[in-house]
Amino acid sequence: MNQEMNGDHGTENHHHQLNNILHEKIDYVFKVVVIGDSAVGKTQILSRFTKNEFSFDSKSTIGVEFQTRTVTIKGKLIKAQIWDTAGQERYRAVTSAYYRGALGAMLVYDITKRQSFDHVARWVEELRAHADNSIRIILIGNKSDLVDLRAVPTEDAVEFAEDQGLFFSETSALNGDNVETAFLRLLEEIYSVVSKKELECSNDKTDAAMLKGSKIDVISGPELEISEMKKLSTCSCGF
Ligand SMILES: Nc1nc2c(ncn2[C@@H]2O[C@H](COP(=O)(O)OP(=O)(O)OP(=O)(O)O)[C@@H](O)[C@H]2O)c(=O)[nH]1
Ligand SMILES: [Mg+2]
Repeated sequence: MNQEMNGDHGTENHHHQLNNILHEKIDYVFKVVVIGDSAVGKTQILSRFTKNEFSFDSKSTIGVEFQTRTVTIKGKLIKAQIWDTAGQERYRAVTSAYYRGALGAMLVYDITKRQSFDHVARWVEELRAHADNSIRIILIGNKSDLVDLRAVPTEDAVEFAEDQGLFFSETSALNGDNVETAFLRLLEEIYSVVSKKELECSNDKTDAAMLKGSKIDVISGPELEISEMKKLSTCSCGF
């Protein structure tokens, strides 16, 4: 899988080469799921983060889609693989498959729709039931641009988030406010969980041999990457 890195710089398309180099150097792939009621803006937050795009006539998501963006955190190249599904129950994909291997979750409500905030507790329950215990969760109050239509006071959300041990931010997919910061915050939190696990595992002599080779230097596809992360997150030291 490393044959493209053969130093033949003369003929290759420069852009293609850069992509290869970037890909080969990715240290981690973090799966993140986006959840919350229909129409709160999940798909638009995602497209703001991965493509810097926004659409007013966004269609309801059917089934599951994912998008990726690669960022640098603490000197590591991290590919965020962000999964998006329908908020509407009847369009939602099989829950357990959606949450499998997820290291982070973005739980979105709409600051102009009280009901979408009232449902947040149910979404947290679903996460606790289906996702890994060490999953990091950020609560997002979206559509902060609609100042005059606000129905959920920031303090209510802050209180709920503190109570449940979630991170919290208000965002606007429309004007981009806090979208990048919120994703980066979540990815940093995931990174700190993963690197702590690695450290604990490498300090534990019985696990040291098992973990040798699970550090990803060269990777070939999302499945492999995720299974490597899963191996890491299910190792027997802590968590
Ligand atoms: N004003 C404003 N509108 C937004 C914002 N984010 C999303 N919208 C609008 O809200 C509507 C729903 O957005 P989506 O991203 O499709 O919602 P969703 O949560 O993915 O909905 P489902 O796929 O049905 O679960 C669309 O009309 C968007 O244009 C925002 O930050 N501000
Ligand atoms: Mg959607």
